[in-house]
Amino acid sequence: MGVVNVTPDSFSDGGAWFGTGAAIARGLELVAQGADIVDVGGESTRPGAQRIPADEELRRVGPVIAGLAREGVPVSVDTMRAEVAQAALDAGARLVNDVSGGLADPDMPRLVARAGVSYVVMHWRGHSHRMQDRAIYRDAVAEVCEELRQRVDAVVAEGVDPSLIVVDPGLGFAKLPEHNWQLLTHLDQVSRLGMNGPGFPVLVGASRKRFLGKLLAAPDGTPRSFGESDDATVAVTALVAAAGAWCARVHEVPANHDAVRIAQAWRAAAAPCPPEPAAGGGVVTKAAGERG
Ligand code: PMM
Repeated sequence: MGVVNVTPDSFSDGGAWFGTGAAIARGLELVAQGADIVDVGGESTRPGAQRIPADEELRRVGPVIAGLAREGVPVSVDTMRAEVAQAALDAGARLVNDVSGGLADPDMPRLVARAGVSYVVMHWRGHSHRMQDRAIYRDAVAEVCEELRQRVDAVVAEGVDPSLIVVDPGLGFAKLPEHNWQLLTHLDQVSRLGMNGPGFPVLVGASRKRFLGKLLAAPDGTPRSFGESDDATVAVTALVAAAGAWCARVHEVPANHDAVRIAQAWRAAAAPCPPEPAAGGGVVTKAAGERG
């Protein structure tokens, strides 16, 4: 999933694509580079960000979504507002990415249910201006799983089809670096929401986040800048894709696309061998002794 933030102030790429033409061109570029989905957002969720009015959010994302959808791009809308999600779906978006998991706007789950589109339910503990005060956990993985499970139950009770739900641990949203690392290394639990069963597809949004820049800080403690955290993002993408994540949400696609393809080969090679085909019925794909 490639990100297009149509905002002047997103923490990682604020201002770069703030304008309809530039944002549409960027979305098309992300697809050409290998993105399967383009996530379009008009409201910054960086820690401390203040909210903008719904009509301003819509003014930013509406024309970009319409332009990309016209070109056949699978678009998701990154919004916490049902009103914006509805307009985005009308403009051609096919997925709703709600970082509040339906908590910010009680009308959102019903709207998603009616539309019958995929719904990203992210773990969230409150709006950006105060979320880091809430980064308090005894057991981050267990608590995030439990809170996400409650959200999933709530949106399903509003009519959302469980087979269209994607869950997201919400890296950086009311999380300290140690919480992000614990969640990243327990994605199987996040997928199953701490229960037994097949689990939900998982989306991971680690791209350019502060915990990467902090980990790779210079000897004097200066954190890596957002733009200098792309290699670290690729490393996380490879690891989470190899661990079975469904989607990595990233700002720079090409190397992340490579990382996903490497992880696919990795998982395919690690999977148990298929049973030997019946005699005479198989297809020979490689000469004996040939190496891949
Ligand atoms: N992170 C941001 C915005 N939207 N959506 C999902 N599903 N998961 C995330 O982790 C996420 C998100 C903040 O990052 P940005 O401002 O760089 O886009």
